[in-house]
Amino acid sequence: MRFEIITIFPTFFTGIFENGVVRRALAEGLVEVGIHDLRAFTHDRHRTVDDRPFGGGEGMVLKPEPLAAALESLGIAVKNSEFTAGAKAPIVQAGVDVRAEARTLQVKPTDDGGEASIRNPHTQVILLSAQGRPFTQAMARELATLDRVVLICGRYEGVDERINNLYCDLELSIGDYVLSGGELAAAVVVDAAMRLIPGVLGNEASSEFESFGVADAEIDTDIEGVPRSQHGAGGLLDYPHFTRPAEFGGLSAPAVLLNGDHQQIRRWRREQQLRKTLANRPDLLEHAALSKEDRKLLDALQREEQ
Ligand code: 6GU
Repeated sequence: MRFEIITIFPTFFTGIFENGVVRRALAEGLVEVGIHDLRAFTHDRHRTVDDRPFGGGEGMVLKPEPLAAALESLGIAVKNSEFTAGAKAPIVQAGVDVRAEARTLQVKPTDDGGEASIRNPHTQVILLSAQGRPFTQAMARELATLDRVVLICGRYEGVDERINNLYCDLELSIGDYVLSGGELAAAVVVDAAMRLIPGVLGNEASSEFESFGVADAEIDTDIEGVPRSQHGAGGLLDYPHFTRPAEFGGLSAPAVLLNGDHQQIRRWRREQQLRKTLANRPDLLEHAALSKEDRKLLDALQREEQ
C-alpha cells in the first residue's frame, strides 16, 4: 500500500510519520508514503502554484497546471466521466497494465475504441477540502484495501475545480471546521487507513488473537468477545478503560473489572458503550446494531436521563 501526498508544504510531513504504529509500518515496508512538492511541477522563476480567483473574492486558488503535472508524474490519468469523454490515458500506469486489470476486476470497459482512460481500479485520487464528504471509519476501511491512495492537499481558498472534475475520485473533509490546508487532513487519513492494513497492528494483537489467522481489521469482536468500536460505521463508541493503580485521585477503578467474571465484564462494558454514545454521540444510536437487550438498557438509560 502506498500513499502519495501532493503538497506545497513537504516539510510538514517530516516527523509526523515517525512515531508509533505508522513509523513501524513504514520501517517494515508494509506501507510507503511519497511526499511530492507541488512547486517542483512549476516552470516559472517564482514557482507559482496559485492565482487570483476568477470572478473576484478573497484569497488565492491553486492553479490547475502544476497539480495536473504532479498527478501525471505519478501515472495518474484523467478519469472517465462526463468531464473527460474521449480523453486518452496511458495503458500502463505505475507499472500496471490497467486494461488487463480492468478485465480481471470486471470493470466495465469504456466505449471509445480501447484508447479510453481506464484507470487502475486499485488507485484512488482524493482531494482534501473542507467541502468534501465527511471521512468515516468505513472509508478508512475501504482505503486500506487499495494499492495506492493519492492525496491532494488543498490550500488557500481552494483548488481549481477542474482538477477535481478531471482527476479526483473523491473529495474528503475530516470534520466540520476549517483548516488552513489539507496537510493535517492528509496525515489523519493516512493514519486512520494505515492502521487497518493487515499486519500493521499485528504485533499488538495477542497470540491468542493471531491464532484466528484473520487480520485485525476483519474481526469485529475482541479476545473476550467484546465488539470492537465501529465508530462512524454504524456502531457505538468504545467503553472506558482502566489500568493500575486500582485507586487514583480518590477514585477506584470499577470493581467489576477486577473480579475476573468475563460475562459480567462484557455486560458492564456494553452498558458503558451505550452510556458514552448516548451522552456524546446520540446520532450514532440511530444506525447502531443493537440487540433486544441493548434496547432495553438504552430505554432505561434514557429514562434515567429525564
Ligand atoms: Cl480536508 N481541508 C481543509 N482546508 N479544512 C478542512 C478539511 C480539509 N477537513 C475539515 N476541514
